[in-house]
Amino acid sequence: MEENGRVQLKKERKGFCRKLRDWFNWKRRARKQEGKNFIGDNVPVEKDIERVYCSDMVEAKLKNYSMINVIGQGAYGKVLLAESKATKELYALKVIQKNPLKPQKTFDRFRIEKKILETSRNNPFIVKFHSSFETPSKYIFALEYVNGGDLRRYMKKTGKLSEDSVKFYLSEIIVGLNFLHSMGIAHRDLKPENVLLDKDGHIRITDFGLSKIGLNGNKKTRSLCGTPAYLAPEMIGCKGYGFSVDFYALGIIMYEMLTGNEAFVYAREQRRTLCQRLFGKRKTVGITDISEEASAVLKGFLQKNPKKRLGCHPQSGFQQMVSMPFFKAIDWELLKAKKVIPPYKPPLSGRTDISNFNSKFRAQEPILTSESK
Ligand code: ISQ
Repeated sequence: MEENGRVQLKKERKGFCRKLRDWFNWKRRARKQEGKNFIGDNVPVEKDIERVYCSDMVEAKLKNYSMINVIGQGAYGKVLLAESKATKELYALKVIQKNPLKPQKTFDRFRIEKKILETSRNNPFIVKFHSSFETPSKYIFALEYVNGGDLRRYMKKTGKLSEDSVKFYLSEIIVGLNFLHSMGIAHRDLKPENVLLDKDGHIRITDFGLSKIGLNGNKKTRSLCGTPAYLAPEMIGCKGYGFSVDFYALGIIMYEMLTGNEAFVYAREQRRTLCQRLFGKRKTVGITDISEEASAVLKGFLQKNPKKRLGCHPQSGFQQMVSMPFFKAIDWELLKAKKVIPPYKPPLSGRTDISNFNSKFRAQEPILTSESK
């Protein structure tokens, strides 16, 4: 038995490594054809903005804020709650650490994120951009402070959500996504941690650090990026993909909301490495206690073939989603105007109450100078 298990594992490992090697070789060839080196995702952006750096100005910008608390952390850096000294307004400062080995790449990613935030300023379901600046070691976004925590934390607290709650959150996310897609933007890292709740319980999509711009028409991209559990099959299969990856991720979020569990179960040994989680076989646990209407939407989003996936048709995708029986009760005009009452109002004791954010971030010192790490 034990021996069989080992043989099986060896075989699987060989399979994973072959797939990973194929992927690297394919990527190297593709980049050679494009005349680029194989160093990550060299996103082309217009290089027309002059990079002016003035240390006095930087200090003035940082000095404009009093740091209150750390409220988030990611691969990019951290998010701090800060108060503007002049207006007493609260902001979430997203601090992105510059990578000294790849300065152009960090700058390009910052420019793209800024462009997306500026483009989305008027959408009610996307986090609002206030300003941005840089220090010698960081790029900083001042964003609206969304104080209700994120959907992950809410789901952890509540367990599985009612179908009405799932319907509400999905509908607001769909409106936000539809806007991004109509502007040629794919989010590429949609997950409950990147869906914030405001003081009334309405959602805000955040974190465009991995997003792709310029996906107009049938344009496709190929980079493998995002969070393993939410990656669509066409991204893992290196087939070239567009907005469809966001709807697959939305399907995974829907599954998690309906069940209170992760969508994929990995064998013990599979959990260890990213490679195994990406290329290994993924198993889902079927759900039995949901309505037919919810099941149809879930199956629609989790379609492996992006051409058949719910929401993915370039022209009729949105209409297709809103006409699903599951969404029959939603008045989309009221929803877009944020007039549908959210199912949950985050508890808040005051304007600087940060109890809706993870305590492991809150414990950190909120220090930010132009040079500190
Ligand atoms: C706004 N408010 C709270 C938390 C945040 C995290 C990331 C980006 C923006 C945010």
